[in-house]
Amino acid sequence: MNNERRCWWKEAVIYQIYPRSFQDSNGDGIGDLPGITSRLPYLKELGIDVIWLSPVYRSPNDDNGYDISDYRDIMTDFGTMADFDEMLETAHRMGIRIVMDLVVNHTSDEHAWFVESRRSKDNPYRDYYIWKDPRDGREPNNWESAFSGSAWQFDEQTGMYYLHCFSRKQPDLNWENPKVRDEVFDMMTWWCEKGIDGFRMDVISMISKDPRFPDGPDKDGIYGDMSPYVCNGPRVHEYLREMNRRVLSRYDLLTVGEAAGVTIEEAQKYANLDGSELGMVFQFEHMDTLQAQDSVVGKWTTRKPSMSSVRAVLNKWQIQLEGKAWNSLYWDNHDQPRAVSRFGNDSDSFRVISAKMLATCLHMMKGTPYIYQGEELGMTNTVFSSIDECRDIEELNAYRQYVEEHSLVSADVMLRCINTVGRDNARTPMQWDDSANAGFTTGRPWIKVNPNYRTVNAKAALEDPDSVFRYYQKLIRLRHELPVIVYGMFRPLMEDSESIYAYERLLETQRLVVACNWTDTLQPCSLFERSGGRELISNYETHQKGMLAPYEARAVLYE
Ligand code: TEU
Ligand code: CA
Repeated sequence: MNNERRCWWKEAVIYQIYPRSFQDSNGDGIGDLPGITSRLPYLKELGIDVIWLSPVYRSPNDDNGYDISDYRDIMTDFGTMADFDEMLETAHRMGIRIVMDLVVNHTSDEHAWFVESRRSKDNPYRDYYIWKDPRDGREPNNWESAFSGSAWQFDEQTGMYYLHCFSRKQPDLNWENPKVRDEVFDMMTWWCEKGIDGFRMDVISMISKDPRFPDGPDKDGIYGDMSPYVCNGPRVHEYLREMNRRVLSRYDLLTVGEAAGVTIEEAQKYANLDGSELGMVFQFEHMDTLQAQDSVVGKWTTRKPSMSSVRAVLNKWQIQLEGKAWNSLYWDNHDQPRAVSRFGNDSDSFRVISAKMLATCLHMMKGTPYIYQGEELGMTNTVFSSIDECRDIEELNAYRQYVEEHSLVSADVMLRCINTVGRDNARTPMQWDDSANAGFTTGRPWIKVNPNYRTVNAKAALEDPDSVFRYYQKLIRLRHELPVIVYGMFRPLMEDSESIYAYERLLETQRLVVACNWTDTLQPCSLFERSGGRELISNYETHQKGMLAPYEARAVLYE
């Protein structure tokens, strides 16, 4: 039952940095690499083992670096390769590893390969991308891009369409072409030789498309859904096994595949314990528990998911990957609203306590936990009072399509949706202190700062022994100290409760019991009645017998 091979990335806690919003060092309002280097002591203090760096490669920034024009160079806004090397070296000296974002489902349309590819039908780079003839004078099929509009862009030069699952400035690479795979694997090797410690692979589940390119089921009355034909496609495992053979297996890396649309059965292949593909995947099911009827259109909604729907998903993943594959654990990243606003309670009275509860709930589960910058401060969603304050291409395009072009949704409702689930919520600047712009920049920040920075900031958190930061620090320390938290088998408890998320972890004679109250009221819970347990962590100092206080979380170890 507990037969996992032990290794560092199963025992590690990862911290994700979105460089654009982390720390500006030169007053241009944009976070950068020297800014990150200057904040490494803060991360050391938190105690994390690994940084996952969102893309820092050269990019025209149509999608904030997820559109790469040169994989072997650094984005001008972020600094130089010398700045990168210094950051890597400083991090390594401090015992912190660095995992790069690998974005190889697509490149920027400004990448040299695409500039060549679009020139002519017989250009040697033509087959690096996915080109199709028009169908009846229109797009080759009805697929909608993830950022609204058709997934196909007509190119005058040769009278054909190219596929872009994301923005039209993110043409999809053609992985069927062995030359593309050679290029990608060479580039990965180049970074490994530089000494990086792993890859987070952007939408890696989308690199193999159904070669028939069929129409998708109707999505929003305008376009069809491409996901059945682009996610977990026919050759994806073959490609990853090749990547593993040719690159990954030659180094000691953390690898995590972002796997939109992944099922448990698929994840068992991607993250197989035999190590033939990846270390783990990011699944999305617990991010997408709201049903179609709860949404306004597509992903856009103003509702909050219920604890029981989230729990059902996470428990299923915990149980069904046991002994088969390794889990990743996350509430937050740069594509999601802030966890405390989405799953907890960001009001003044409950923000801190519910942020700690969510942290306990996730960090005591089995898998490798990821913390997204600011999560350790309990940073919240912000309020965008007009679309002019938004920066994210997904938000801007959806607003244009649904509000302006098709009048499917009112401006007011769309803005409320953006404030609830929009990606910009995660991208407001890191809140370092209570000085102007939260200490993020001395200039004009590229996106607005959350006005609550005067109370919610790192400086205040470091001074307060009861802060969310200190609580995360303790959770990380516990994981490093106790193998039961890393390797113990997961078993759900109180599965009928609508308010309490509880489970136990079992390793040899040890039993770790975890219970989290997801509501703002007192709830009965008799899991801790047995004597002799050692309380590892709780967000309350004292407990009421047989009860959990509002948002109370407890983890007790019985030997
Ligand atoms: O995200 C892909 C993905 O599947 C989603 O989370 C996506 O962001 C979508 O907006 C959800 O509504 C990855 C990156 O994490 C994201 O930042 C990039 O924009 C995208 O790929 C394209 O590279
Ligand atoms: Ca800067």
